[in-house]
Amino acid sequence: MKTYKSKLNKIFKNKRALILAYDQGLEHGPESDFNDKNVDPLYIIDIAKKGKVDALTVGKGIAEKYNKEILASKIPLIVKISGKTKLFKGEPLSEQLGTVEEAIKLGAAGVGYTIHIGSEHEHEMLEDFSKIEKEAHEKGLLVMLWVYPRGKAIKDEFSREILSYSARVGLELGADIVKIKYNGKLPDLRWCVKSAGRTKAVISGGKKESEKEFLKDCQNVVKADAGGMAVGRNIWQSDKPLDVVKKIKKILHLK
Ligand code: FBP
Repeated sequence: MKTYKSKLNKIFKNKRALILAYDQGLEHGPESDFNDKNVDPLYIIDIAKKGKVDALTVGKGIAEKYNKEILASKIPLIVKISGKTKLFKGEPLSEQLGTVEEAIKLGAAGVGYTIHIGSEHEHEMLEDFSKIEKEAHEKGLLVMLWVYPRGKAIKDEFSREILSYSARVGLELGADIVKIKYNGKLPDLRWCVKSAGRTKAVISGGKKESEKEFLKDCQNVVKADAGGMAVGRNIWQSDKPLDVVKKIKKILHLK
């Protein structure tokens, strides 16, 4: 059995990684993020394949319904097994929606999970994730953790204190990859990367004004010695997604 470390090393074979994220359908709904092209998971899988990204992350529904094409692409799959919709307005809870066993059956290299630290439901997500982390590692799957601070207790989710806390939570909980938001400030990203220690800190994309602004974040990933990027909209919402992938890979020194 291949260990989760060998799977992690494959994704980070060039030191950094570009992970294509496509879980926005659950988190945001089709109306805000998708158009006629990118609403189709096959369009995204094709970008992943042609762009030779380092990994693709989708929810278990897409991982299952499009399994043949995902596996044929040979791009390592990270199945997101928690989530929520944007429609519920209470304190955020990214509920467990799938299992490690399901991810294994889908041929995944890893599982993905979100924790909203600061939420009134934080304890539930911490507890559930710690079980997932243990089982995934025992069964040879890597673990990627989205740490997105949310809820009434969080005054500024983009402050240095909160971002670095998110990165540290990834390390403390045993995640192999921690996905955090980024505020555009290089010293803050450096501090986040230090805080994450040996857990690989990757940043999300977010809604950007321009490609230029987005590519500046890529440059800062290199300057801060971060693990890379786990991004979606800035790639698959572009008219030329493969060009964007190419530019990111060039900046991150990926082959
Ligand atoms: P983008 O690169 O498109 O911003 O996606 C990153 C991501 O983390 C997705 O994986 C996730 O669905 C989404 O952002 C959640 O965003 P938020 O909770 O901030 O609305």
